[in-house]
Amino acid sequence: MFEEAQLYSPVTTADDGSVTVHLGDDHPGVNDEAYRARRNDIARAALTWQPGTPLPRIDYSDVENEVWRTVREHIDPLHEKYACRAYNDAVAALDLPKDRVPQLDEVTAGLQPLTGFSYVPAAGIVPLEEFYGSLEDGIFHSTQYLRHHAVPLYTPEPDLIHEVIGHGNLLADPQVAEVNRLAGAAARRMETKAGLQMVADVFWFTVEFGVLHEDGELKAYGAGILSSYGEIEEFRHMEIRPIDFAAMSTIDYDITHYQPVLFAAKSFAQMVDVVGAFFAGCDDDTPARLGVKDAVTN
Ligand code: TIH
Ligand code: FE2
Repeated sequence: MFEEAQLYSPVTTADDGSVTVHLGDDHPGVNDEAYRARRNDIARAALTWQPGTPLPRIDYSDVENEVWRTVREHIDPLHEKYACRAYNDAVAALDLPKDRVPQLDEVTAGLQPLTGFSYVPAAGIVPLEEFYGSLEDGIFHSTQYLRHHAVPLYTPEPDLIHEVIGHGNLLADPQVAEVNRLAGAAARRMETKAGLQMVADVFWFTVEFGVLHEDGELKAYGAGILSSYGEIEEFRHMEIRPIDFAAMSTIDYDITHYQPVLFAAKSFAQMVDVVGAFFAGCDDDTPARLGVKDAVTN
């Protein structure tokens, strides 16, 4: 279990309408005035956007485009080696730009004909039930800012690179898109906190940090591994367990470091079957059945 709020920098709006993103003391951009101003501007664009109107376009700077280029330069060859086949096929199908940051409306335009998913802007944390629940409708809440240019290889705070290079490419695969929709439906079904948290925890160890066996090798299908060229180099050396929903729902994890325990599916097909079936079948009684400690009291 984890507190998802820690993942994202808090965003506040003052009475005069000014928007502030509060970066933690250890955030690489905390002393960079230009970066902080940029984060505030991008958060304001998300907060003022009204559903049903065109998605906000951000005029990305040379520095931001350079971060995107750097990440792709490092990570594209690593995907060839360490990402599962379905992911690499999806990258080719979605065909996002390599040399500049894509806009959310471009990601949506690419996903629509493939799987019907669309991207909408998020300033920061979106409430769990809203974030997961809207996946059922094929809607993905995405941040639009980029990680600080000093640390492109990994960020504990999800950014556009994670949302698009990780999730966006995966959501171009119809089977992965369906697993995400089933997770969304599961989240909406839950009436207890423990039920919703279980969906979030299983999502974490599958959609975010899942690995699988393919052609005798361990490959990644989790968006969090696939968007970090630091973590993608390391995941094969972690403790690898078979898929175990009870363990996923009960072990503690730290979101700010590379994940030391990962769960491996026997194949891509088994991942789709087993993870899809879990999300399709779980309900508010499942946490207690899996041995989640505080399941009954929540
Ligand atoms: N650590 C990922 C990255 O560097 O791209 C981002 C995150 C994935 C999941 C939570 S944060
Ligand atoms: Fe994510």
